[in-house]
Amino acid sequence: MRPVARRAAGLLAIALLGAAVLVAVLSGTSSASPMRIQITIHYSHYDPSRITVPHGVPVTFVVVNTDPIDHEWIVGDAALQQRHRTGTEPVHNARPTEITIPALTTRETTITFDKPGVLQYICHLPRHEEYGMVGWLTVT
Ligand SMILES: [Cu+2]
Repeated sequence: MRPVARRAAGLLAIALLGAAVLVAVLSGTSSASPMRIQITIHYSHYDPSRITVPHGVPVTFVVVNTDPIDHEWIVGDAALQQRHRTGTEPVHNARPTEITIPALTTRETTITFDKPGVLQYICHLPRHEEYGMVGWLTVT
């Protein structure tokens, strides 16, 4: 092989190796079970109150309510939270991003965030947000 051809073949081999690694990484992500993050509610606060997750992969949130009263976990941007501050839905169970966790129970919800951003999760039952039932979710 002439030096130029050998160099081209070498670059092609590197490119193919890179593609193979990328395929392996991607298939590894898709076949794995969703990332699980536990959020414990205690004394009307979320623990943790700051979470970072990647976009584009399913994340299962396991929300454990250790309080003897019901709570909510509603995740979304500022506009969504503002709508819920004046909302009238008593119970949430139709959307994965809006769940009600009855007293002393655990609920799971799986969400795939489609783009990076900073969201909040808030309990919009009367006075819970003012009391501090607020968390921040960063999607990278
Ligand atoms: Cu609450």
